[in-house]
Amino acid sequence: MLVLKRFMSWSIAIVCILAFGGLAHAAPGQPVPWQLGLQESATPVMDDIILFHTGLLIAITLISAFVLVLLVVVMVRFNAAKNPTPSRTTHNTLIEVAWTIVPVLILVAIAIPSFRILFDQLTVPPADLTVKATGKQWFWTYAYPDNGAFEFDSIMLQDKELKAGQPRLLAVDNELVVPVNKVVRVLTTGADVIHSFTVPSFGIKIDAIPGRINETWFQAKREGTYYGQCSELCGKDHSFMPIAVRVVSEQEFSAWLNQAKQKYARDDGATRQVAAVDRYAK
Ligand SMILES: [Cu+2]
Repeated sequence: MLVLKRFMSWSIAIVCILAFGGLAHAAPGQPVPWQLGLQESATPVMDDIILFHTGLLIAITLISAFVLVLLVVVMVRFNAAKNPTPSRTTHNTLIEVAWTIVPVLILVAIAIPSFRILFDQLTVPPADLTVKATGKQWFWTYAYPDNGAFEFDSIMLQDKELKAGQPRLLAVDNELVVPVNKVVRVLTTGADVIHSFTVPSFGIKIDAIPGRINETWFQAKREGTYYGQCSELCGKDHSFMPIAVRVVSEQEFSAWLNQAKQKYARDDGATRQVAAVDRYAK
């Protein structure tokens, strides 16, 4: 019995660490070494996802513990030594109805919040800003269709280019800049193969498919830089096309926009693509 008690207390401790430990240690916008759990939320949708995840973890743990207890009871009380003449019972209508109905009710109870989050993710509220992310082998190109015709490439920084505080394999030369507390509609497409635009802190993950436009949205509640990665195996440098979103105040955003319009207007697509390919050749 002592062993069982110890096992139970260890299990509870591990579940608590899994459920809450990650949240306690997560740095905003990026993963940290030894992190457990999800990245810290920066949007209302991600708040819901974390709540749902934690609730689900508790439900799963209770169900697994219940099944474990049943198995242990069977092993202890009904083994051949303790119970040499087994019962010949084959049916019990009440139990059979219960073990069909109860799991159905549990699944329905899980499905309702799950579908609500899915609808929230894919129903774009009236947007304050639209950005377009085009996945390319192997970088992202960002455009601001309601703010002029400019677009720019966002390419991962090599180790030697990193400045203090910039995370390796996640920092880029040109971040996607958006204003805080505004609804940003994200349009995604692919230029060559299927990529996937993912930012964990925002709770968004949407495929970028050649020949079609997908859309999702986010509303970042805090300023800061939030990182994500392409999440669809898209070729040899799939792991080297990170997504960096810098959330700034409205004034900073307008200043950035004015400067970006001039800076990137001069850029022509062909030159940029050659530059991007060159980087990888080095
Ligand atoms: Cu990709």
